[in-house]
Order: sequence, then structure tokens, then C-alpha cells
Amino acid sequence: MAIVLVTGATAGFGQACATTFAAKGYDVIITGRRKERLEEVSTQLTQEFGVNVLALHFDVRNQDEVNTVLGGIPEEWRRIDVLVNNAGLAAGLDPIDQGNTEDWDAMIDTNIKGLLYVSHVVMPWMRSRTSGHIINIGSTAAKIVYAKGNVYCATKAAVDAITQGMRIDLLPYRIKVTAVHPGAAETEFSMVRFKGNEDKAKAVYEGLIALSAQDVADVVYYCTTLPPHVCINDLVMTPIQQANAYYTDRK
Ligand code: NDP
Ligand code: 8X3
Repeated sequence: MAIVLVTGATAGFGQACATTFAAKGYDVIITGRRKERLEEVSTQLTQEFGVNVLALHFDVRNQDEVNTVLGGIPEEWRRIDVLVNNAGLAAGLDPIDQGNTEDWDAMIDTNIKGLLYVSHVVMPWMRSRTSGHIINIGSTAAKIVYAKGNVYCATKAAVDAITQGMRIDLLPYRIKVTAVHPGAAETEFSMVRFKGNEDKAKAVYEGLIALSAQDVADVVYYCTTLPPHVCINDLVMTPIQQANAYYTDRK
């Protein structure tokens, strides 16, 4: 049975990806910091799809935890076919001079360093089997910087660059590396960005039919369905009302 590892599977894109792959018969490794949610998702996937689920509770920012918890999984789970590097966040939306430096650390440590720590553990397993597919969740924010998006956009531009680098590193091993860059999608993303301010979070999606988490999961899954010699390298997806991270036609 094929195995997918999805980071940040307690909500949003990650949960939808875990569900979508499980529905296709994959055994699933899910990760996140919220233990209770992780267990709920695990139970739901097992009951609904009858697949094996390994729920791993760790913070991707903590390299020791990543190495111990993920690096210590049983041998039979290391045969990971697809890694979806999804865990991430935006924190705040401010000009740099008014920015909260703790927000910057959270974004840089999660979106860039966390993705690297997880990949650092999984890539050797894929390399030893000369097989695998890594899908990094970037953003339209990787492609164009929008007002006050500064550090978040920079972290996603880094994901874009790291994806290109990984593809070169893994070329000799025939491991696919894909970046999927979604535009505005209604998940917990804006509630996290605006620290629980519902009005600010809702305003992001006003007058817009945003992407759903399922839309993104469907595209991520699609990328894994192509023949072995075909790799989607870089895929940008937006709501029809959004031309890029900056221009949105709200009606
Ligand atoms: P959600 O807030 O709904 O989900 C984020 C997930 O990431 C949660 O499962 C959360 O789990 C996990 N996560 C966050 N920080 C950490 C951490 N330090 N360690 C482990 N897990 C963590 O957001 P989305 O689903 O929308 O976002 C998923 C990814 O997609 C992010 O990388 C985001 O930047 C990107 N993205 C989002 C877009 C959007 O408009 N929604 C558009 C483009 C890209 P827990 O809190 O339990 O740890
Ligand atoms: C999330 C999309 O436009 O809020 O990456 O940056 S956006």
C-alpha cells in the first residue's frame, strides 16, 4: 500500500489532503501540534476509509522533535511515496517597521525551517528507494509581493526556491518535486494570521468565491497521478476572481 505523509493535517489543506489520499487507499501519516485534533482526524480516516494511520504530534519548528518523532517511526512506515510539506502560517499583516518580530520568527521557522527539517528526515528514505514525490505548498505570495505581506511573501518565495533546489538535488534519484501555489483559500489561515479576529479574517474572503481546502487537495492529489516520467514542477491555482496575490475582482 502506498504511503503519504502530510504535515499540518489538523486543519485546512492538510486535513483535506490526508482525507483525499486516504479515500484513494493510501496509508496516511498525519502531523500537527494540536493533539486532540490529530486524534480526531486519525479516528475519522481509519473509520471512514479503513486505512492505516500514524498520527505524529510535533512542532515542525523544533528540529529535535522532528528528528526524534518523525525520524523514529517504524521501518514499515518509512516507505513514504508522497510527502506533502503543508504545515505553515501567516502571522500579522504589517509594514516591516511596525512588524512583530515574534511573528517573523514563527513564519520563518515554520514555513522555511520546518519544511527543511521534515524534508531532511524523509529525503534519505526516498533516495534509498529511488522513488518518491515531494509536494511543497507555496502560495501566490511566493510569486508576487503584496502590501504588508513582506515576511510571509519572503517565506513562500523561499519555498519556491527550495523546491527548485530539491528538484535538482533529487534529479539523479528520479524523485519528483512539485510546488503547488494556491491563492486565497478559506481555511483557518486568516483566523491564524489575524490572531482570532473574526471580522478581519472574514473580510479577506468578502465578495470572493475563495478556493476551498478540497480544491487544493484535489490538485495536490492530481499531481501524483501522472506517469512516472512526468512531473508538474510548479503549479499556481487561484479563484477565478483572483489574477494574482495582489489583484482580486470582488463582487
Ligand atoms: P490552516 O491554518 O487551516 O492549517 C495550517 C496547518 O498547519 C494546521 O494543521 C496546523 O496544525 C499546521 N501548523 C502550523 N504551524 C505548525 C507548526 N509549527 N508545527 C506543526 N504544524 C503546524 O491553514 P491552511 O490550510 O490554509 O494552510 C496550509 C498551508 O497553505 C500553509 O503553508 C499556508 O501558508 C499555505 N497557503 C494557504 C493559503 C490560504 O489562503 N489559506 C493560500 C496559499 C498557501 P497545528 O496548529 O495543529 O499545529
Ligand atoms: C495565502 C494567500 O494571498 O493571503 O498564501 O498570501 S495570501
